[in-house]
Amino acid sequence: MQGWNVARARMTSASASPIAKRCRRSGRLHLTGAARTTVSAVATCVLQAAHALAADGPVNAIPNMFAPVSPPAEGIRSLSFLVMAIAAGIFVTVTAVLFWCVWRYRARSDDEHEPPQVYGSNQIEWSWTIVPVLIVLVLFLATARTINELQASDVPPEALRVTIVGHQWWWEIKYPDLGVVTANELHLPVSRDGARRPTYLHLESADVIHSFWLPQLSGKTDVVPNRRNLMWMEPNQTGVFLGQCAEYCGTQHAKMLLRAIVHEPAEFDGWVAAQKKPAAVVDTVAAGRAVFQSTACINCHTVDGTNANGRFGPDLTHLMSRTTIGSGAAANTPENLRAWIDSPDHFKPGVLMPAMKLDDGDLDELTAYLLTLK
Ligand code: HEC
Ligand SMILES: [Cu+2]
Repeated sequence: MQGWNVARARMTSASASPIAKRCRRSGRLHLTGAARTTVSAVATCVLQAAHALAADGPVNAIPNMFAPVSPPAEGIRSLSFLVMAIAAGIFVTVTAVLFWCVWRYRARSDDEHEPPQVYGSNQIEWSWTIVPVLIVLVLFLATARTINELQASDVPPEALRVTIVGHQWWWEIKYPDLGVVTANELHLPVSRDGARRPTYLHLESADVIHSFWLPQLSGKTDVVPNRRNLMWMEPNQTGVFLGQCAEYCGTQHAKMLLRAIVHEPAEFDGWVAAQKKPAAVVDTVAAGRAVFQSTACINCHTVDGTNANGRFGPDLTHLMSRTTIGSGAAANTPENLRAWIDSPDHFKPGVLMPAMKLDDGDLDELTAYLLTLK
C-alpha cells in the first residue's frame, strides 16, 4: 500500500536528490532579491517536488481535485472550470479595455484642452448592470444544479451505508449494516456500468467540528457535533485515494489524514468477511494479551472478544489490516507500533492517547500481541 507516508518518506529522502539541490540553490539565489522572486522560487520548488512525486510515486500520491474518479467530484470540477472560464473571460476583457483606454487616451503634446466630461449615460449604466446580473445568474444556476446533485438525500437501497465519526484526531468508520468498525481507512467497492455500488456516508462528530474531504471522490463536508450530514460517492476506479480533515480542529489537525481504498466488488466482500471475524487468539502472545487486558488500554480501545470495550480510541480488533496508525501519522510497521505505544506524542504531539510508561519487556510482549490482530 502506498500513499501519504510513502509520499512523505520520499519528501524526506528527496533532500539529497537533485531536485532538492536545485531548490536549495534557486532559493539561495533569490533570497536577497525581491519578496516576489522568493515566492516564485518556493512555488517552483513545490511544483517540481509535486511533479517528481507524481512521476515516480504512486498514482494517487497527490489528492488532486482535478483528477476526480467519482460523480460528485466530477461535478465539482466541471463547475470550477465553468467559474474559472467566466472569471478568465472577465479578466481578459477588463484588462484589454483598460490597456486600450490607457493607450488611446494617453497625453499627447498637442493636447490643449481637457477631454469632454460625460455625466450620466443610460447606455453605459444599463450595460454594466445587465451584463453582471446575467453572469451572476448563470453562475447561480450552475452552482444550484451541482449542489442539487451532491446533496442527493434519498439513499438508494443498493447503497453501502457508512457512518463516519470525527474524533480529535482520527476517524471512526462504521458499517452499520455489516457490523464492521474500523478507523481512518475507508474501504469501499468500485462502481461499474451495470453494477452500481454507491456509498452513502453519514458524518458525525464526537467532539469539535471537523471536515471530511477526499478530493477525488467528493466535495468537502463539515462534520458537526449534534448533527448528521450526508455525503455520497461512487468511485469508478480502484486504488488508494488520499484525504484529510479540512477544518482546523486542534493541535493535531494536520495529522488527521484519511485514505479511501476502492476495491473490486469481490475483493471488497473479502475485506468485509475478514473484518467480521472475531479477533485472533494466538497462544504464543498470551503474555502480551494479559498486559493489554490489565492496562488502561481497555478503557479506550475495543478488541472484540476481550474485556476491552473502550470507545475513546480506534477499534483494534483488526488493527493489522490497516496500513497506517495514528490517522496516517505513521506506517503500520512493528517498529512504529512499538514506538507509538511507548510514546504516541513522538508521532503526534498533544495526542489524546497517553504514554502508558510500560517497561521494555511488557512493551515487546504487548507489541507482539497487537501484531496478531490481523
Ligand atoms: C485515554 C485513552 C487511551 C488509552 C488509555 C490508550 N489509548 Fe491508544 N489511542 C487513543 C486514541 C485517542 C488514539 C487515536 C490517536 C490519534 O490518532 O490521534 C489511540 C491510538 C492507538 C493506536 C493506533 C490505532 C490506529 O489505528 O491508528 C494503537 C495501536 C493504540 N492506541 C494502542 C494502545 C495501547 C496498546 C494502549 C495501552 C498500553 C493504549 N492504546 C492506551 C486513546 C487511548
Ligand atoms: Cu479534524
